[in-house]
Amino acid sequence: DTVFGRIARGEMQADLVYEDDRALAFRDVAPQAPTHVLVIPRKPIARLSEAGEDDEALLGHLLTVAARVARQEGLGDFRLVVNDGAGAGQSVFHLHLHVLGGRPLTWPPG
Ligand code: DGP
Repeated sequence: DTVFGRIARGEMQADLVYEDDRALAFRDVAPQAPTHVLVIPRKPIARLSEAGEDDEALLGHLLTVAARVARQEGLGDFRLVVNDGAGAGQSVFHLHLHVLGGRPLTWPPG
């Protein structure tokens, strides 16, 4: 279990910006940009590399939700980040998409 699992089940508070039957989106507690929202599936998939073929529609839905949240937040340009594994910076093992925007974003990321 993770903090995101608890948020998804409504057991822990979060600043929600979107939710439906399969996904929810809420503001990151440690924002790295003026807009920093996390999009998660309700299904507790630990990390992207553990998603299966039967999760394809859900993964597509998460991308659609991310774009919707970006539009809702008034972002023209934005970045999506998925950290997969501790070595890539993942600290919460419940799949999440970071939606980042509201400032110029440089490339490559750190
Ligand atoms: P990652 O490093 O990719 O696993 O990102 C985890 C993000 O989750 C990190 O930016 C901080 C955020 N975070 C951790 N705990 C909480 C929490 O309890 N609530 C919210 N809203 N965000 C959290």
